Amino acid sequence: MSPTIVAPRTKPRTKPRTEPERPPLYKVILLNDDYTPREFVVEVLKAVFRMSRERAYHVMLTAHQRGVCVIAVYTRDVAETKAKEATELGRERGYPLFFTTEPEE
Ligand code: TYC
Repeated sequence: MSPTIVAPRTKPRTKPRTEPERPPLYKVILLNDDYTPREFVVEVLKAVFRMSRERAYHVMLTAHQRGVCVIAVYTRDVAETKAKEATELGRERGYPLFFTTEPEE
């Protein structure tokens, strides 16, 4: 058997170091309305977004006063699931409470 000839390596042995791509992030936004009770909004924020009562109250009041409030930032799937879940809790009780998502710039 003839000896195997191994070609010399022409490329560097290690891959160039590039940071792994981060998934795009989405904001969950709470919209104000005239009908949902403040206390109910606070309870939904605590349950779905794991906020303390103080934080939930502050977020609710910001949406109440300004019309909208950015609640949190997640990957797309998590943001959409949480926004749907929170909106659904209001709908079950007949409230127009609404959460939406948008990509973070
Ligand atoms: N504006 C509502 C009220 O006065 C309370 C409320 C606050 C509703 C924030 C929705 O995102 C909201 N009862």
